[in-house]
Amino acid sequence: MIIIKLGGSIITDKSRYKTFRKRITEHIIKELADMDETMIVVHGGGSFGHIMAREYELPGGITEKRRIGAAIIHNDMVELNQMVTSILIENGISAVSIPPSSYILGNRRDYDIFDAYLDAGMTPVSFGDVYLMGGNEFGIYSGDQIMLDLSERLRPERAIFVSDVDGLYDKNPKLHKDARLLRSIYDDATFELSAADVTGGIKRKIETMKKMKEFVPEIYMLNGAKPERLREIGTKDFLGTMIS
Ligand code: ATP
Ligand code: IP8
Repeated sequence: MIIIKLGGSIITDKSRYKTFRKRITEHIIKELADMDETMIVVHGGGSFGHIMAREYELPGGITEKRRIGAAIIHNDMVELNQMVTSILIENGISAVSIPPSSYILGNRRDYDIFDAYLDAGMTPVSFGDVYLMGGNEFGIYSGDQIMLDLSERLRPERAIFVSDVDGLYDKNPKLHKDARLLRSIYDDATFELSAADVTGGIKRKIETMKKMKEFVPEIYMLNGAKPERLREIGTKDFLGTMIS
């Protein structure tokens, strides 16, 4: 079984509110359909999540402003999820949407629903979203955290993070022309990191990937703008980062 995150950086234009990149998403999903593997799909928020989260100051304690923000963000995320799920179904994948609100409430988490749908031969699709934390707070459950939590529970053979850059670099490749792609990273790799999303951006992503190593033998990050790289995982032609 593989678990794959379609990053908000590739399936949306993160700088423009609610801009879905339909063509790119279709290309990636076509590759996934060809892989013919049991899988769980997770996707991030991109401009359907992070822009309004910043605007409405989420996560944080419940206030009138944050209530409205939480309502907008959840609604926007459901809209993005429906577009992603529809493309999965159009490509012959029996995808079923499983929003975080169906398995996380405060400190209570119950991931049985994923086992049930996998047992039924379906492909669960979950996504980063706002949720009600204990202590009168709204939290944001990120797609990366979902990847980690599901990996701990379901122990997939492979985890793949699809983003809009070739993999992990020693510094942000969008800001530094001389950034070097790291083909594989180990515990002692150091990074120059910048611009965080409400869920921590690339810094948190690296920490999450390192934690995932305990549960998943193979973890990859690759560029979804070159979806054929999904096919090249495990071959000498693969371009991306392997976390080992
Ligand atoms: P989302 O959280 O919306 O789902 P995502 O999971 O696709 O997004 P981001 O958190 O946006 O991923 O992280 C990818 C971005 O991180 C890239 O677009 C890149 O510009 C930026 N970045 C910053 N530093 C680095 C680095 N050292 N290596 C790779 N990418 C980096
Ligand atoms: O984009 C958070 O998930 P991520 C989504 O995977 C929201 O970090 C709602 C901001």
